[in-house]
Amino acid sequence: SSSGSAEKEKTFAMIKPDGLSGNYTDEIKNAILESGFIILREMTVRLDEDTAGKFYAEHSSRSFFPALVKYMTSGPVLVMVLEKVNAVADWRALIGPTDAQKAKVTHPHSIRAMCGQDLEKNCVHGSDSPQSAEREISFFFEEFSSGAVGSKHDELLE
Ligand code: RTP
Ligand code: MG
Repeated sequence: SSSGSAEKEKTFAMIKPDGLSGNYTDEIKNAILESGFIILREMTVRLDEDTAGKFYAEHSSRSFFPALVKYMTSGPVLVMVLEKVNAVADWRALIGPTDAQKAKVTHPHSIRAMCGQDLEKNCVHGSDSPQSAEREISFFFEEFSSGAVGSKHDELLE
């Protein structure tokens, strides 16, 4: 940028059904803001099986996929667009390892250590790369999708 400062980056975050039903939303948002992220967008949505499956399409051949879809459709989720310098890597670091049980030992200050239960029920999601962030943000937020009318977004959420 003209100021010479590092460029801001966007990432996609989600509070999963166990995070919402366990009333961890305020604590998670506080951690987000205290870590210097701006919450650019947020929306509560209820995923159906088709949408949850498409969101996690990369895992569709894995043995845990049916359980993952069941988990992700078990209640509403809160989806967010976060912004800061190095947002993708910093949000992944803040949430901690996939297995919340392990996170409690190795990353006790992580969000998954705070609100997750195990390898599946880990209360939050974070994009794993800038490319994933772009896909996941446009998956849920039409204003960030570059497509024309009838784009991926409309197909997935309507
Ligand atoms: P996420 O995509 O949700 O941010 O999680 P992640 O990158 O840390 O982990 P990933 O490998 O992408 O797995 C996606 C989600 O699937 C569930 N899972 N269950 N039972 C199992 O073996 C298993 N493994 C993964 C978790 O909910 C995980 O976050
Ligand atoms: Mg992942």
